[in-house]
Amino acid sequence: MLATTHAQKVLVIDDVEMNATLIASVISTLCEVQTATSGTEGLQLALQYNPDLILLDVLMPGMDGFELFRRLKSEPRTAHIPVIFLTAISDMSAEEVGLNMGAADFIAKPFRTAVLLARVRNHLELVRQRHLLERLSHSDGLTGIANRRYFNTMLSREFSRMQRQNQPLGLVMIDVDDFKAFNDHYGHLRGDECLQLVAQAIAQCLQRPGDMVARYGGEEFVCLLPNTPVSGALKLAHDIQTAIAGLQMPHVQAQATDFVTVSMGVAAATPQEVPGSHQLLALADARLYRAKRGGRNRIIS
Ligand code: GH3
Ligand code: MG
Ligand code: MG
Ligand code: MG
Repeated sequence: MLATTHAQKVLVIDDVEMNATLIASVISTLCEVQTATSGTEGLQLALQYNPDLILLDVLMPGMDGFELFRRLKSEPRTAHIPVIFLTAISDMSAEEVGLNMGAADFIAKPFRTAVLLARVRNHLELVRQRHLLERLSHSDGLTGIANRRYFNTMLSREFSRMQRQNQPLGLVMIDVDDFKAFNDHYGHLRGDECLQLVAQAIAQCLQRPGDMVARYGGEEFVCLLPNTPVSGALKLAHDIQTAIAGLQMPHVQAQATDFVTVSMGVAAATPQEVPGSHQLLALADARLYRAKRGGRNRIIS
């Protein structure tokens, strides 16, 4: 999960098409490149192309580089993209202005090819490292799925979104049955492997791009299902139960069967129906608890 590498993308915006093309050809050995020759076109491409880095000319007719920069920073979908300003050597006061606005760097034109290449390479490396740190801070070290911190972030984000759209949000809380006994009998290493397989099995049951599963605690997992009523969440819970049974992981100490099983609590509601996301989570948790008391290896909704 952490090893995925993809070609990084750079957007070059310069009103002189020859400049944009020249820069693009210099840096094309490092990354994918697209060019735009006006502020308006640049803004549109920044949204569509979602570049890792933007090289932005300061002097342009119409929307100049500074104005475009402000717009990029006030738009949530582009605010995180580092921008390197480019400007003619005769206009070096722009360097101070640009850097103070929050630009990542500054390159004077005419540029030296080697310097342009080195600066772009360094900034792309910083972007790569930032993405890696983001992924690490979002994921659980043992299973590779999302961790609880990221789940909490996504839960409040999705809760607000469902509130705006008046759509239901579904949750499935999942807890491995008699897992203490599994560890005691098979050892912690096998216990860890079991958690990895359970996490994978759950992840494979998720159908929609917006669905997510996180490791909520030791042997507890939770699925976050935007736009999903209780019927959909319940169907997923049944799929998870089937997938985990299909793993046929022996567990001779289990009460319900001789294999690893899970208990689940399912809850779904529109944000109008519950006071907050915390209450929805508490509802799923209470149902999970009832599934445990009811004998484990079952789903309560
Ligand atoms: P129940 O059916 O009621 O859920 O019983 P249980 O034994 O699964 O629940 P309990 O909360 O008593 O025990 C959870 C166990 O999960 C105890 C803990 O050692 C184990 N555990 C938690 N995190 C990890 C982990 O990362 N690796 C391993 N191997 N075990 C873990
Ligand atoms: Mg220009
Ligand atoms: Mg537990
Ligand atoms: Mg358990």
